[in-house]
Amino acid sequence: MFELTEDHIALKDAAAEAAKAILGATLKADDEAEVFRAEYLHALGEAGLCGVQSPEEYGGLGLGYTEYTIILEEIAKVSASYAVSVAVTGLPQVILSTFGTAAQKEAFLPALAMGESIGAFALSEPDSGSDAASLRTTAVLDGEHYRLNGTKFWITHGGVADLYIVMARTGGPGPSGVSAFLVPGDTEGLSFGKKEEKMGLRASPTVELVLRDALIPAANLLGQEGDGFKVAMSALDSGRITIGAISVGIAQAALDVSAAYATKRKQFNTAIIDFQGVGFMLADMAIKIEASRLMVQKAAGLRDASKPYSQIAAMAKCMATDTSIQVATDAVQVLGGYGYTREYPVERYMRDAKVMQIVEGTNQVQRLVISRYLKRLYAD
Ligand code: COS
Repeated sequence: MFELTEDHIALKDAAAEAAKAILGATLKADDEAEVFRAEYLHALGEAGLCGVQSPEEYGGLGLGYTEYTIILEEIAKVSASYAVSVAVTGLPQVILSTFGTAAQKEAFLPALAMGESIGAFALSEPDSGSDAASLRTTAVLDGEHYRLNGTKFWITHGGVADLYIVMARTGGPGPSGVSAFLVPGDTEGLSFGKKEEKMGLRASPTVELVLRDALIPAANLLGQEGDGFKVAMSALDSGRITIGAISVGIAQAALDVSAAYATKRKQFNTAIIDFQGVGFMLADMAIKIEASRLMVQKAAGLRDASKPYSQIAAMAKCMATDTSIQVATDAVQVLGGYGYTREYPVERYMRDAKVMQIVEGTNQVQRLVISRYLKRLYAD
């Protein structure tokens, strides 16, 4: 059974306090105006929250995914946009920690782990989403450099990141032709196209990244040529745990607001939580949140124990993100007319929760990963 230790509780409380202090004041206005503030991410880094999972010698806290998910849940309770920012700036860190050379780690990891620089992950393209192995961006070795050409879509932190992990094709078609590169944000030939106008996560910038003859040192290749698909997939396995944790945070925030409201709100001289239709709805929300949190913690625990965790990460991602949208939708229902307005945050939770079923692999892709695993497990 998973139980929070005293250290976990201290970390959870510190993350909750920092998130409220740093993000609280402009939350509503920034959601409305679609404003991202890099200084907020830097401040979260100063509070130790951007590199929880990175090694201490590279500026992180040297903790595991168990602790990482605890802090992400707390940040997401305040702002899903910035929880996603922390998770996305964490992706290059986990990639560098796993696949980077000592020189690559030295060059890029400490600034990311301390929140001084911002990271991004560029896999998707206009015609390559779920079918990630069909990506068309190319990288051609040219002397001491690789020359990158192509367009990446839906890039969180596009235009504000200091480092992009870019997946590009160095070989033939399919997954084995893909390589992963460290592309600094100030690389010549890098430009940014349209910024997406989104339903939710409106304080998180989602931008098109264009590479036109972008030259990067050959030393910025991660692993060997052809390793890129595995680099991306293993990063996404970890990323799915973080999206699960963020989704639990959104759902918990939605339950906190709606259960408190239902306890105070009276109709027919009765607190509406005492009407079974509402009380049982809240009970179901609480059940699903507990189950989701346990699954996310199990995936994090297996990862921390260096055991296989791809399948449970996919399951936890599905469970937690499906829970998140359902709980947030029910929270709007409990608040009724108030819930549908911007006076209360539950409509934002609902808008933010929706995308969690899509990012880091749609829930249909997660079910594909799980069903392929079942097929292998039950094959004779
Ligand atoms: N970790 C490490 N390696 C992995 C892996 C993982 N989780 N998943 C697959 N691989 C490896 C496989 O072992 C295989 O290697 P070999 O050829 O050496 O055996 C290779 O990668 C290709 O795997 P597979 O055949 O499963 O690739 P598919 O093209 O069928 O794609 C899916 C598999 C659909 C699961 C993958 O494309 C995917 O996750 N798509 C969603 C992408 C995504 O999440 N995008 C979000 C972007 S960030 S918001």
